[in-house]
Amino acid sequence: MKTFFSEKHRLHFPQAELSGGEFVTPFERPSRAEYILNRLRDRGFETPQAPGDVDMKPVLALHDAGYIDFLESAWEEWKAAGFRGEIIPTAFPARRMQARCPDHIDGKVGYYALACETAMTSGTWEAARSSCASAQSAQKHVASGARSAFALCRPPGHHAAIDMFGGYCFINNAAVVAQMFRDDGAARVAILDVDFHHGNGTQDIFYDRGDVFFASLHGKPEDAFPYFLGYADETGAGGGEGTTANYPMPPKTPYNAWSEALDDAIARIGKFGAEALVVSLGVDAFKEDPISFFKLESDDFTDCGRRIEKLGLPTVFCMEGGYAIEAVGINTVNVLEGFEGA
Ligand code: 7XA
Ligand code: ZN
Repeated sequence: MKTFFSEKHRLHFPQAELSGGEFVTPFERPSRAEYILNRLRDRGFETPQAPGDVDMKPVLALHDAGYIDFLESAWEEWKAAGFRGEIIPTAFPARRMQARCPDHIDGKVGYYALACETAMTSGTWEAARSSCASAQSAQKHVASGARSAFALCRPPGHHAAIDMFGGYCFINNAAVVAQMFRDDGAARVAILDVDFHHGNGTQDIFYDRGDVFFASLHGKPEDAFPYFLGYADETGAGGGEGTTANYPMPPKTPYNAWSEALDDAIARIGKFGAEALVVSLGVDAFKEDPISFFKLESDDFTDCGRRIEKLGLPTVFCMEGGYAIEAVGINTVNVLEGFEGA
């Protein structure tokens, strides 16, 4: 399997994440990529290929233009306002307030944010573009005939909604890949999100579309970030009714229960008639993940890859979360090796 990766991910490294009332070093940090790269190398994968330039057309087909303008200019506006720290949202359009975008950058940040753990810095926008570019190169590789590809995306993407960033995500890489498969002529595409957290952004983008099936396995919203989406009764709307499938699961869920949900999601993707598959590949369902609560073992990720392969679809894997830093490489590559028949 070919892999795609941009060194520009390093441009995004905020010093601070607000977690449990403290500022901590962000869980989503550059060294995650190092562990994955090292494991890919140790297991004999080819050196990852650097992507070309990002193509903004499919990005703008999915994300709000004002949101993308905001991401592009936020850092300059933040500095121009005289702020000395990293961009952190602090004020939100909460219940019974106006959902109008303010002029002041401090207000704009809250308008376009879904939570406040995700800081932005001078290099965030360029890193987000390069992450999306890796996903796009992986899609092009598969669209031109390869069975599969892995995009080592950093920052990740599945929380990025039509017009909101958060959960460490800015551009929804998996959604962009799905859209590119559609633009290349696939009538139906599926996105399978195996990250511990609900892919609220992906769901938001495709909720009323009948051409893209979205399935997400995640910690139940009563107990897990992003808290306000991901219930089982969210099944799509309008032309997309029935094309969203949520599998919220409780704390301590082990692989036998998790894999039942996986099998159901896989069966539904098969029935849907998808011609291409995008996997939002987070490995934070791992038992030792510091911010999650499932109980998957490293070997379970290999089995997960095997099950996904059975769909027989052209498949692009886009990296999402996973923070048990030493195990992130092992668990990620286990999925890819399982898919390849290990
Ligand atoms: O898949 N998404 C993630 O891994 C990011 C979750 C961010 C959680 C922040 C909780 N304070
Ligand atoms: Zn996650």
